[in-house]
Amino acid sequence: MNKSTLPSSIDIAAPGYVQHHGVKEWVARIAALTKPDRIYWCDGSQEEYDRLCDEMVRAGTFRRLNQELRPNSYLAWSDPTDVARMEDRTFICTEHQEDAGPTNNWQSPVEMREALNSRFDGCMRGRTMYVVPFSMGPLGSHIAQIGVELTDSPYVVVNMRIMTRMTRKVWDVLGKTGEVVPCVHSVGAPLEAGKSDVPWPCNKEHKYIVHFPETREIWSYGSGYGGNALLGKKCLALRIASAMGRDQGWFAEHMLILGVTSPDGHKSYVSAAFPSACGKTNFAMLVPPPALKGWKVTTIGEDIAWIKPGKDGRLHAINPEAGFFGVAPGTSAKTNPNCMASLHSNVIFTNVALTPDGDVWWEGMTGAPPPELLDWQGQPWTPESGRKAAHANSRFTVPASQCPAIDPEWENPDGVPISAVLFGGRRSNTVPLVAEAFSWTDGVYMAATMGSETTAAATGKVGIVRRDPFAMIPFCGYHMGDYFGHWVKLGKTVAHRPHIFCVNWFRTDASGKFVWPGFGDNMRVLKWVVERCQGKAHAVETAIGWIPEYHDLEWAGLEEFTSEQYKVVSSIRADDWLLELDAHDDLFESLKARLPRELMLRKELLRLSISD
Ligand code: TSX
Ligand code: MN
Repeated sequence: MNKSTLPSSIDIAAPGYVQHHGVKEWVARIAALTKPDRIYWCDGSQEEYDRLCDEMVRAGTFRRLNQELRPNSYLAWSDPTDVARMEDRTFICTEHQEDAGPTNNWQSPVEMREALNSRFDGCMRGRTMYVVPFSMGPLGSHIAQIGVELTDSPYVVVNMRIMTRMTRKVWDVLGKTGEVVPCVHSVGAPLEAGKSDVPWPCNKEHKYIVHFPETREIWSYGSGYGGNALLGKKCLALRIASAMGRDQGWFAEHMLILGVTSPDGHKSYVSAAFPSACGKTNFAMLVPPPALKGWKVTTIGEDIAWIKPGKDGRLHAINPEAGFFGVAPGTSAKTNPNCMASLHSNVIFTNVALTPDGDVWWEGMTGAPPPELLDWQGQPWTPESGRKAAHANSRFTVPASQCPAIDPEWENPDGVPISAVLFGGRRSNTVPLVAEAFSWTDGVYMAATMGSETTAAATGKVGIVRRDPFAMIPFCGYHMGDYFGHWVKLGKTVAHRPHIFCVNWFRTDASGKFVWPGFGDNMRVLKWVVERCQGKAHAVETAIGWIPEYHDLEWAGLEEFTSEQYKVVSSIRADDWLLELDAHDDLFESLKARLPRELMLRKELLRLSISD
């Protein structure tokens, strides 16, 4: 069958307000390939959202939650085999394999296009192909990018409406020839004539999440879950955008952005990168301890930052997203009150447990679990069941605007000026509570070598350090060595560079207990960080950077935290660091073909100063 045959029976006619010939031609081409029963052009309206949710309730994909307890909110339970991002099915297809680097799965674009063409041929039979126009970043912002996702999943459509600016106004910004990232998504489960659907269609045999950074395209097949399917997020805003940023002189980063207001009203913005399981969303919405009177934290974003040099010589950041797609387990009124308050209504929950009164529950949400639940697979559950009620990777999708701590500038199209960049990991030893880099290049070194200890939840193995430079290993669309080089080089062109810090909330004592109280008390570190940027805070020089002495941090309200305990979280031990540098050697060896010389030299200097 000739794949270029135009569809004969379906109406591809775009609404009159769609003027972009390239997009119209592409929609016709993808429809001819995937052969949906119908095409629906989304306008992003509330009516459309409500209608699609109603349809999914009728289809069994969604369950409407108790309207009193959780107004306008839904629960979806996925296929048990489709619960997370699939890193081994994620591909970066560049012309030359070296350009994808050793940390990405590479396949040749020619071969991959062949594979995709055969997978996508007829894959939308019996389904609707939705055309989803979206902006990553405030509409019309010079830092924003536009995408169009074609998908056969209404679950994807409604999640995209929360996570992106999905509106028909996107077509006005695009005009006839605007730049757009085309994204094609299918659950890979065609409905043959007369066959009934399942609540969560997906393809159990074949999954592909494919990026063509050179032509800026995304193709995703077989999964309906999260970053595999909501293509604006990890695929566009990180993997494709990182390659755009390299070519155009900006940064697409796996970072939260927060605002810090001091008692005298001074406002600073900080961005921070952490690997998974470090509490990034909690940090983005931090509630300072009451004893730090007048200090306030506001949220711009909790996952992704796009950062561009501004005319004022500073780096300006936007949150390209419009919602939070957060991990539910562990989120509680204690760990993240702002997040819990965001979840009062208009939420899509995925793979959490259902209470008898039609509300949601997950591990860590409350002190004691409810006596009975339906678990994330719909099975009766009691605390004695001996299994998790919510999936460990269960999620909420919620508009960022519902966060009580949302920053008034969060939709500023020019972004916010960044004063400090933090890099963190989960380390039981070696890395101190906080250290300020000596220079930009030194900060890039800190970020390039960051690692995090695995948790039982993620891997079953505890305490093994995984290197995750810039928390970007799963999300960089090109060679990590080139990525480090881009950071070194672009920094040199910025007149007023942010200060760079590394942080670690997870040092343990001899008995394995966390020593630092973390959570709201991280405000004490944040205060020192923003005051360092203003030249107002004291620090001492160590081999690895500037660190605060005990008396340099504010202890009001935490007087019981002794200088002895502070030593445990801030000590820098030569024996630990010599082993640490051996691990850096291994990392750099794997990237040596494209590693900036500056980082190699920095490592040798570090070895000398630690051995001193
Ligand atoms: O999110 C966390 N943050 C950042 C908060 C702003 N978590 C949770 C990580 C898993 C996602 C933390 N866990 C933090 C932290 O700063 N610190 C810790 C370790 C810790 C855990 C429990 C206690 C103290 C520290 N205390 C009690 O349980 C009483
Ligand atoms: Mn993330």
